[in-house]
Amino acid sequence: MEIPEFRLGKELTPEQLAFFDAHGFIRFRAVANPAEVAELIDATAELEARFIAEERQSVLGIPLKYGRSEDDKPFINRFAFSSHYSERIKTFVNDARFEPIRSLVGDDCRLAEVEKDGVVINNFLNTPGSAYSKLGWHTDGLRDLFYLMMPKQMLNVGLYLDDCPREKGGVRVLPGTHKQGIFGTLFRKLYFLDNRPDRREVALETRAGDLTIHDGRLWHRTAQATLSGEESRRRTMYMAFVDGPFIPREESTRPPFYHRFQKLVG
Ligand SMILES: O=C(O)CCC(=O)C(=O)O
Ligand SMILES: [Fe+2]
Repeated sequence: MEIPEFRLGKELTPEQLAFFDAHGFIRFRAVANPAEVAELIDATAELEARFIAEERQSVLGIPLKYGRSEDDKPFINRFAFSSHYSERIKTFVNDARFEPIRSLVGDDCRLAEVEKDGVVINNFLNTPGSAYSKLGWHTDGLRDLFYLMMPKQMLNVGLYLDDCPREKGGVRVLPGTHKQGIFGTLFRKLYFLDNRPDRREVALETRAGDLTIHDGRLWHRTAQATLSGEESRRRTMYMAFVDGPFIPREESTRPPFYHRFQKLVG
């Protein structure tokens, strides 16, 4: 499947809407410029230095995922709620350019900043000390079932901070699986345990500054890089657009079940 070279304008075009509706995902080129990408990388580095200095283990009850670098220094593989802790990230994610995306969900659609996992920055690195180099098949919306709710409409919007050619691994999606019904959402694959390639999967190859959207019901996985070390680094920032009841998290909130489950299965 060829993924079209869409651009994000003031509104989604009928062609973009049709593609997203049919396949459950879409990719927009160059939504952030190189200076903005550099700013986000810098803001993340600042956050990382602060959390490491504080020896902070969790943010709003969600664990920070630590890895160890090749020279045995701690680094952070996954930052939840990044915009809640960084003004610089908050300013960027609230920019007007993301407004057209809200229209995909509806009038009550909002960016989850203190709900779910907030704005998540992933730092995938294929090294022995990395806590995060791949992720098994899953849908993002099922997390709502772990919160004991039926899946609500949810979009996961990813901004790429690094180029991501196929050799870096990255997201593989099963097009159309957002329309499979609740049974498929629950049982198509074994959640997080299965990381095997699927002959229908499509690789979401991207460049730094690109934006991808996937439906919360779409099955996807993160393939492990065939590159290793620094060359494999893949940083993304995920913004969840949600509707439904507002359930903010607080520092004392317990980690949701899926985080404890992911820890068990590695
Ligand atoms: O590797 C990625 O960019 C996607 C990660 C992912 O699917 C998730 O954290 O839910
Ligand atoms: Fe995901």
